[in-house]
Amino acid sequence: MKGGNIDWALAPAPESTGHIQLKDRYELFIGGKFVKSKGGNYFDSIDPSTEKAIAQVTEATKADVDRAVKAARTAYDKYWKDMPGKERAKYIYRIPRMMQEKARELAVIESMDGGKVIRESRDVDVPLAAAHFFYYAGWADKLEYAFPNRRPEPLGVAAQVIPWNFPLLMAAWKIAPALACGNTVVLKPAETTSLTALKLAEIIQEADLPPGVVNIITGHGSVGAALVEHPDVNKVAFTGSTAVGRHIQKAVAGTGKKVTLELGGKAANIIFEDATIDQAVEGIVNGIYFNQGHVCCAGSRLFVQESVHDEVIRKLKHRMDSLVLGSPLDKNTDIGAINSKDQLKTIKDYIAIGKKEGAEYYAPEIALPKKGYWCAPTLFTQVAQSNRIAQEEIFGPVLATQTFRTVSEVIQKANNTPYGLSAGVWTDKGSKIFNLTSEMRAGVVWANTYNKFDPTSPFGGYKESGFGREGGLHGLSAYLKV
Ligand code: TAP
Repeated sequence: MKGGNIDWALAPAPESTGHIQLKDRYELFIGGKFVKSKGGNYFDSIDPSTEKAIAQVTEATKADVDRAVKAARTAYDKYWKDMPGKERAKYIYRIPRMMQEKARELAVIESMDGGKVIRESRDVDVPLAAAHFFYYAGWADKLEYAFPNRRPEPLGVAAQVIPWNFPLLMAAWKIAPALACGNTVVLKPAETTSLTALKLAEIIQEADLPPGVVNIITGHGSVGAALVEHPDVNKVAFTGSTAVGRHIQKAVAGTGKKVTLELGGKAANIIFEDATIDQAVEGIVNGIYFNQGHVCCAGSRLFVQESVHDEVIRKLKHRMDSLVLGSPLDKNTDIGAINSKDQLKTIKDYIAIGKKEGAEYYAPEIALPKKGYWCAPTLFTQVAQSNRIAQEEIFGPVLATQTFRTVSEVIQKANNTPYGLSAGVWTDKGSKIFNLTSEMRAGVVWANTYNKFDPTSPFGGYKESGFGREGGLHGLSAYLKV
């Protein structure tokens, strides 16, 4: 009891780290073995909630990139491209089965390395990553049914570069369809979150995949650049920022490499007056505060119909006040750590910009831990369409709210963005949903829900959100000549 009132503070519920196996130092995974880099340079992978180094990771050199591509080429010619689909499938199926066996370990390492809360890595990242491998393993011997009257053929060696917000899941999105289609891969994870990709390399080694079918090399952006620019890769699959995507597009122009770019977003989450407001408020919270807003499809622009604006904002603030910020490994935590010091600075800069632009700022009064990188869930109201916080991707827990009166007005406002990755709509009327989904220039539109993913469903963007689709049948065609 506190001052006559019950103190509802939650008792700590930390997930144990006793069962995880992390090496002090990770080498590069090339040709089925962990091998030392010729350069001999390493960097620390930091737990962003404690700022402590949890392992060292190799900085690959250009020569290492070349070694990895050569290993992938040899594996492609020697084992993989001519292996019958049903045999390839057997190897691919082994990977998610072993991921499931090691699910707790993978989830804990994902949370330690990236700052995301254990409930999310345990219930979303790891199971979805396994589901992608299962789904695409199922296609490996059925490609001619996926593309009737065609003779689908693999492309060759795929260069794959991924970001830090869903490290294991993005690795699965990339590797699973590539292998199912008969390609071999070289993957570079983001510098701040390489550890689960390296744990995946251990699984792939244990699953006894032919050496060189999957190669995982680590390092900074220059390693990604050397990989996508390597003359012997046939396919470039990139997920990351629009700025780097542009650079890659220029670098591969005229080379004949097949490219998919999954880039940034600034999604509209639209609440109509006839929506179930309490559910919509949960959808807003999930849309922007899930994974600290480090989500390409985050519902970072909220459009609320004017008649329910005050009610929605009142309920949203109330809900924000109840969010638990703290250790990512605590099962009660809703908001974990910001992935890196640099990203925290970017987010803080945008919050300052929002205040300066005249928007109304709100954040619950949460005591932030002293160590680590933290940002309280943030809400801006009275935002103008031209404000930078409404136009630019912040990639943090910052929501920019605007109002609207009519359907045509909100469609116009929602589409007024350089991005086109995703959107959400909350209404009781099916007709409104169908109208909006056909008018919105967004790759995915969720209706009365948000952030729902399934391996059978394609995902990808329009405009500056990139091109190409991952997931479902569409995800196969990105890795085939048909
Ligand atoms: P980026 O800075 O673009 O980095 C993505 C990856 O590219 C990292 O592995 C990075 O290495 C590497 N890289 C950096 N410069 C490169 C270059 N010149 N050539 C080749 N590779 C290079 O993005 P991020 O900050 O990690 O991720 C956040 C962005 O990803 C957001 O914009 C988000 O919207 C987007 N994203 C999109 C999607 C989809 S599906 N559309 C999904 C998740 C995230 P380093 O880590 O060493 O810099």
